[in-house]
Amino acid sequence: MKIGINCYPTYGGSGVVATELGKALALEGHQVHFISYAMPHRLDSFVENIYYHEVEMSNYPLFEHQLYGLSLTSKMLEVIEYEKLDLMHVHYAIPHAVSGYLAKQVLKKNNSDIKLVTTLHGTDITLAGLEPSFLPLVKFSIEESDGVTAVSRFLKEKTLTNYHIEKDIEVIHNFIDTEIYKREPNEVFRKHIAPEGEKILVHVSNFRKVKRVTDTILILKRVKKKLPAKLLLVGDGPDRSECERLARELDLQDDVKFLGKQDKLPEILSASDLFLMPSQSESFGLSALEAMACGVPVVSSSVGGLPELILQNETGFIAEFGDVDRMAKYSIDLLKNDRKRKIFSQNSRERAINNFEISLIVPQYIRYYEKILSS
Ligand code: GMT
Repeated sequence: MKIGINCYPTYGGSGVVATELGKALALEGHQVHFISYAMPHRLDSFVENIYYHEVEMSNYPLFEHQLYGLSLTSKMLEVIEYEKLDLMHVHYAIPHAVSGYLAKQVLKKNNSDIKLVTTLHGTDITLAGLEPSFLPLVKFSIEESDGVTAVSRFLKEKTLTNYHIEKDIEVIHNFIDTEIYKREPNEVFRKHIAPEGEKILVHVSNFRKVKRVTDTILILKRVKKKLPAKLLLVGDGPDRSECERLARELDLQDDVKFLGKQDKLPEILSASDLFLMPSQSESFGLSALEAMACGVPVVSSSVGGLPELILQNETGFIAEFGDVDRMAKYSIDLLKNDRKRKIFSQNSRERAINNFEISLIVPQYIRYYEKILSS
């Protein structure tokens, strides 16, 4: 197959899923054409069968604001025509699904066609897409896609009810390469972070409001009343300054380590005892899956698709979002009990391998493409 993949190139989960999917498809012999405004950050080395097409932005003086959606449509049309694509797979509805729809219409006028598959990832449906000005357009672009997938059952249901859509949406969960994400003990790093043998809690995100990163610091404060502990905060984003302020205010500046954006996540996760994900909204929770694959149990909120990933009292614990007391209680329980944590750690790794391993999920996308192409 010749597949176009359009995604955000940044650190967000949708870009990661799109890029890893494209790499896996290319390995299987499919030709994959990435279309984005910058090189996706996981596309960091040469891979056979992968091509990258950058969306060029026009600088015409009349355009005070950049016309990304239109430039993207133009690039899609160019790539579809010259590379003779079979299918365009867009990740994150806004504006990608709308650009894809427009490209389809232009092709139709020229007696040509392309199948359009849209994958819904999360905030495109639960946050940004719900803005009254966007809602009709998001609804329309979902309805007009030839195929739609969602990364959790939760997200599928939310889409159908919030947008009053009657459409077959295929649930295809996020996935992980458990050969790359696996526990590789790194005592030097661990000693550097926790020289006195303190327990290590970790959180990875883009530090947006929905992630409630400040809750991880409130949890650490409560945990430290019962046992020595450190907190690693990986990533960066709008809430980082607020987190730094809170850590200082609670006198935790030496216990909270801000590592910024990091690429070698398996190393950091492997050195950790517990992953925290207190999000207010989370359609799946890819970073929690990354932790689980590295054998790190997760304490999270119970929102969105997280209960589809985390098994209560088996691979971790879930509590109502905002309930930092309960999350701290669960964390203390696991951190104090080495035997229990070891069992949870094994369960987490097994769940990642048995349910979300890349070799199980990528064939689901391929089967879905085949179904759409033959429809
Ligand atoms: O919203 C984000 O944190 C980024 C966003 C994205 O689309 O880049 O992540 C969403 O997609 C991920 C991959 O499918 C999911 O694992 C995340 O749960 C989801 N984030 C939210 O729903 C908040």
